[in-house]
Amino acid sequence: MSKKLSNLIKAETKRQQETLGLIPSENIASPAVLAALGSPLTNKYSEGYPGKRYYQGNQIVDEIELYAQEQGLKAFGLRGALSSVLPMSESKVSELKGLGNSWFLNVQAHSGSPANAAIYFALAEPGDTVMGQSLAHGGHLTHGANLNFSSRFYNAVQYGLDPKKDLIDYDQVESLAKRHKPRIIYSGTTAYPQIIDFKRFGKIAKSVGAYHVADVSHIAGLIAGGAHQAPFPYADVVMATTHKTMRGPRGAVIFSKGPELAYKINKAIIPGLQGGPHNNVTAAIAVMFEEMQKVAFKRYAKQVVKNAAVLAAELKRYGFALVSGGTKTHLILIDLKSKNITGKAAALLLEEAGIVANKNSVPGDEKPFNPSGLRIGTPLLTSRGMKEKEMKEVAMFMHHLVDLKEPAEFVRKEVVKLCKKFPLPYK
Ligand code: DSN
Repeated sequence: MSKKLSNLIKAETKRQQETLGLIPSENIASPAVLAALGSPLTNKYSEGYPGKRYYQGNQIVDEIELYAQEQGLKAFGLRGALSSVLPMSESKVSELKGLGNSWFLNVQAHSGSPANAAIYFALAEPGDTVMGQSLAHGGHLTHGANLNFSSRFYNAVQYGLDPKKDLIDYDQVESLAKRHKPRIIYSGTTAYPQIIDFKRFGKIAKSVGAYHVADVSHIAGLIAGGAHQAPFPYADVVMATTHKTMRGPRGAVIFSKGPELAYKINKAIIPGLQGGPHNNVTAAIAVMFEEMQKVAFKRYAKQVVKNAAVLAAELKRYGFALVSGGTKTHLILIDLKSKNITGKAAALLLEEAGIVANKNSVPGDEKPFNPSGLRIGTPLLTSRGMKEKEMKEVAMFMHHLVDLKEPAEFVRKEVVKLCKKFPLPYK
């Protein structure tokens, strides 16, 4: 590697060491996850699935992929089956008896958006109606947002939040579902601080004959750690990116209930959408699932939520307005209008002091490029070992910057001091 590149990697590692990462979708992958990512597994082409590959030489990759599936089912406590039981042709899937309620796991999607593209591809035809939470109200681009493939290839109907409480308006979801009869109803968010009622989503989807797809990218780690309701009893398909609260490599996983859906999803990933899986990522996902079954992971998941609750309470004490009044998850959405600063200006100011957050729309915002909100979360700081005491410090730093207008370089020194007490696990 050139000096230039190795210096850039060192510089980025130092940036991560010396800043407080508050972006709720970011985290820290363990050295074991990084070791799998950096292994020669990256050299192998493996289109297809274990036992059914297009190329030779995949015996070991097959074992790794099946092991990742097995560990993923265990990490979420699911009764499941491995993809190796799926037949070669669709007509034979119905012959698989007794597996209708078993969960199958696809670990090949390259990331969240391709995973969702595969799910649409598997479960709907172009032009079909699909439903999801609007981006402006905390949904994701792939849940039917303007400009995204999900609204260009499908007829996307969007639901949102109740304007008084900033909570998902389940009555609206139900009435829109009854009116539009979608093929797919997505539950799942990227900027929603409260618990999602998957049971209600499941009931609504069932009542209109839609598939319920739960996109738990943000909260998968909380679910596995027992800190959020699980969607599995109420969903047909559950997907998640692996690099957020699960602390894995960049990638995605798709759980499908029963062999029929699993067959469709697998076919949509390859040959439908992707080429060769990233085998180094598959192994890193397996490492992630092993780590998620440890007691320490459950402790981390619960601490993420405790930390967010303390951070939210402290911010409120300093007069910050929080969308939906607070948080029950890892994430906090601050409405900065009462502080007379835009989300963008606040994000830049915090960055100067070494606090990394992101600007975000809050309900009612009309300009997505100049929103009034700031989205923060506690997974990354919790992975560094920070607890309630440090959350109070983080809130105080934000108060000093936004309210007291203290020079960013003063706060920056305190931020670096705090970071040094909680180093990332890298040399
Ligand atoms: N970029 C992700 C997030 O930050 O939530 C969503 O794709």
